[in-house]
Amino acid sequence: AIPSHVHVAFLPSSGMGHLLPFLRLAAALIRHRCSVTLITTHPIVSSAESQAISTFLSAFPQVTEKKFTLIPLDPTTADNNTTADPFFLQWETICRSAHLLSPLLSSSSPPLSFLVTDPTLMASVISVTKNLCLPNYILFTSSARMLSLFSFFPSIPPSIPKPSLPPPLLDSKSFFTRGFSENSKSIELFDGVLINSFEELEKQSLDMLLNKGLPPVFPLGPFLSLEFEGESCFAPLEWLENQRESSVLYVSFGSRTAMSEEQIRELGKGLVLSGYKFLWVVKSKVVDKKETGNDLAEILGHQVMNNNGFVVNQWVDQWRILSHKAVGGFMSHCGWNSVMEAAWNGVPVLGWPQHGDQMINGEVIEAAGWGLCVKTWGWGLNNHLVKGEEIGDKIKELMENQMVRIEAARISEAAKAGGSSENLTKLFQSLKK
Ligand code: BUP
Repeated sequence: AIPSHVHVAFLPSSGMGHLLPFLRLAAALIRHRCSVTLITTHPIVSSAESQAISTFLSAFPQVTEKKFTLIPLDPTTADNNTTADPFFLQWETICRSAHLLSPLLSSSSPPLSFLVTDPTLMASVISVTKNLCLPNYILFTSSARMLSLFSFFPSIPPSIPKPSLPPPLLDSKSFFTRGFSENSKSIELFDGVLINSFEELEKQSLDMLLNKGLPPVFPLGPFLSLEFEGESCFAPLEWLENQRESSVLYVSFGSRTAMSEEQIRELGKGLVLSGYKFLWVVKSKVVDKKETGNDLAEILGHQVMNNNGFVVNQWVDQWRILSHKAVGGFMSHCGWNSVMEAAWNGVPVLGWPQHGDQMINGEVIEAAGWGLCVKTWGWGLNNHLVKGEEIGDKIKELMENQMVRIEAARISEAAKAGGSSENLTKLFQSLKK
């Protein structure tokens, strides 16, 4: 049903949470015989992203890479509300360089059928694609619940409690709010929204989006991992081989969260107090993970390093970890990719949102009953220290909860039964009109 002449260009934004869903969707379209162009922005922020791009390109030599060299931000013209977050700064840099996309896109051969753009870049890219008469779709890299907030902003859907909003949105002048509202306003100029979600998980939000006169929303998830998303460390998988079924708590707060050393120490204490085995990806830097083994031992102390757990400070293959039978729980920041990976693999989640969309994503898990989202801990990055004792208790609560285990198995079955290929067909049909 899918025509073979479709040529799709992908323009991801920076950060692994944005890049990986683009690469995964690109791979799915290649499997459906589409031609793919990947626009890579330079310089690249993290070495995790460089690795992922180069392994993707060598695995799919048929993909055309178009290098998009960014104009560096001029610090003297940056306004007062610019952020220090290197990923946010990169989003701003890409937006300000967007006019340079025009020759890259118009020189594609065969001509492009459509572009897929990251939500952080929408408002800047749409004028370029409109000029080129090139259809433009968004790949929304978060939940449908978050999309409902994004598309109606500054209105807030009654289903979303105010304390769950990304904290910078409470400040109308913040860098984040400015970009969020500009991009949100441009949504009606797009041809459609692709999203890594599925009906059974987010039926209510998806139905609401369908009935609000927005461009069509295509739930194409769950996106499947590629076997080669970057160089990762295999030692954790070897360690898991020797653990009992469903006995291990996997702990990771994604690629962009740096916890304070004090909080890392309390978390370590909590993991030991819980009495459960744990596999913990530690990260105290925003970009990549740079601690050496010595630094880690210094932060954590030998009790944590030598106790029931395995601690790692390198890029791991999270998908394979979550699919390992020894993993029985996932303490997560609720980044959307992590949520979808846990859903696919049927792993109950203990959500501890740190920033951005993560509280809203955590609510998706809670509503479907396959995990807990600890709201009383507040936002992880607001300097409120959560004590080890409390963390240990919550871990026990998750690991001993049979109901969440049953619901997680059910959601995994629904994820695998999915209707994503049907929705992909609908997307291609909409193109032909
Ligand atoms: Br860390 C880490 N290995 O070591 P999220 C992450 N991942 O495979 P984030 C690894 O990166 P945003 C590691 O499986 C997921 O696909 C993980 O995306 C993978 O969170 C991705 O979960 C991380 O969405 O991004 O990184 O905080 O803030 O944009 O949601």
